[in-house]
Amino acid sequence: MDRFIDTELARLTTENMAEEMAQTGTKMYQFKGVWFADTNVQEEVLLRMPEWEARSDDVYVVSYPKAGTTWVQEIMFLAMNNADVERTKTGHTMLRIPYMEANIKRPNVARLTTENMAEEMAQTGTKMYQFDGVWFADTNVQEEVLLRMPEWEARSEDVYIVSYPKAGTTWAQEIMFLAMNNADVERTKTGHTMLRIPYIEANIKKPNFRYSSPQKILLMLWYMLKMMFRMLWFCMKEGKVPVGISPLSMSKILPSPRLLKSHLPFQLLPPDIMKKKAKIIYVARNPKDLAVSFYNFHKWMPMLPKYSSWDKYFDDFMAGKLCYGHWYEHYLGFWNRRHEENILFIKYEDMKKDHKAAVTQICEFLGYNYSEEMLDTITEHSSFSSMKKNPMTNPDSLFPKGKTPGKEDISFMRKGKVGDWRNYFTDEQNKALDETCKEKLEGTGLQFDF
Ligand code: PPS
Repeated sequence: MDRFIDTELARLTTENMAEEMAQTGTKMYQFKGVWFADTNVQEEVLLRMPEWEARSDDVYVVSYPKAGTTWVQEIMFLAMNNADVERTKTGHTMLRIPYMEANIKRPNVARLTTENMAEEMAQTGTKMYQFDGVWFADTNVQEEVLLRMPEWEARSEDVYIVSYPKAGTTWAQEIMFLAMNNADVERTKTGHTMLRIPYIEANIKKPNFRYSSPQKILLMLWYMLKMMFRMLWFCMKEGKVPVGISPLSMSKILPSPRLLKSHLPFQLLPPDIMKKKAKIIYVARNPKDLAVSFYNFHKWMPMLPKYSSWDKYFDDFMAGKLCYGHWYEHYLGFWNRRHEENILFIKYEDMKKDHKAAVTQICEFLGYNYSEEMLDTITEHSSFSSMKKNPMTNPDSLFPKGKTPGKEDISFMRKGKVGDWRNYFTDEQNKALDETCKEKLEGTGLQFDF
């Protein structure tokens, strides 16, 4: 019963659960005449209870809530474990003794589990909030994660892809992954790009993975198995049990050199990254195409606020009231540090103009001197058409069609062009953004091809 396995994982990984549960509206419903809270026990789980396979050596603690369950289960655990108190330290009682029918909502599993994400996200009201003057969507980046970013331990061998959303992150990160993996395309098949390259500050709610082919399921299982071994190794080494696979704990499990993604502006990026001089590749894109791409992404991504029109969205774009704030503040935070030895600042338009030159530049910056043939392999694998048709690089495969209301036929890998803004901007909007560019970028040396 995969559902129960999911539940188990969910339970192993929930840092901010209590708070989130508190924010969630709970619906009471009746099943066979008995009342349940949908946030605790869901109907589909009750319907599948007859499928539960018991074993003759199972032991169950059964009770009406608050009758003394936790007390009795602890006695039972010790009874079944030779009265060895040390074994109780392997995990919290709620983790050691699975609560079989509970399928708590809002598991905060950094995107490895749970069904129905798209659907549920769509039902979830997204709240925008400001952190240090920068806007965020609470369904995407939670305040408690931002508050803990200073705890992030960077390593000097780390490599970060950093960008304002929609600037070409996924493209650049795929090139970087191949650069760091000897141009071995086979290695990209170990998992979706969004899994291979953890997005450090995202604490995505309700992830959804539906795998349509046995091959993908096997790859995913292989990836999870590897993660479990790493976690086990981490637990043994550290003598600790991670109670939440938050990005922070993930960071400790991953082997070096780690390739990680962030959309955080410079001032919110974990300071340890610069202190350790970990490499950062920052990608920027002309703000007009950026705006259009982000607009379409708001339709595509269920967790982001929905806009009834381009014009309404454009106002928020101009006001910096989108997740990650003002594009120019974000860009300048890195542009002004582009001469630091650990930072490479690249532009989407330059990557489009000469893809192979960009691949070469990225490889060289990361310290790899590859043959023409290897550079060609990376260029070919990271072309727009290859990435669009590859389910391991096209994020569409993570959000199946028809599951995301409003997504309709929009693809994450939408057009991948320079100049699509002409199909959206009115003359007035064009003028307004030109003025912003002039006001904010003049004298900085930062310019774009439109
Ligand atoms: S995200 O969600 O912030 O990570 O998005 P991001 O990857 O930064 O940006 C998505 C846009 O990049 C385009 N893209 C590419 N363009 C050219 N070549 C390749 N290989 C490529 N891969 C992704 C993608 O299509 C989005 O741009 P638009 O303009 O919406 O098509």
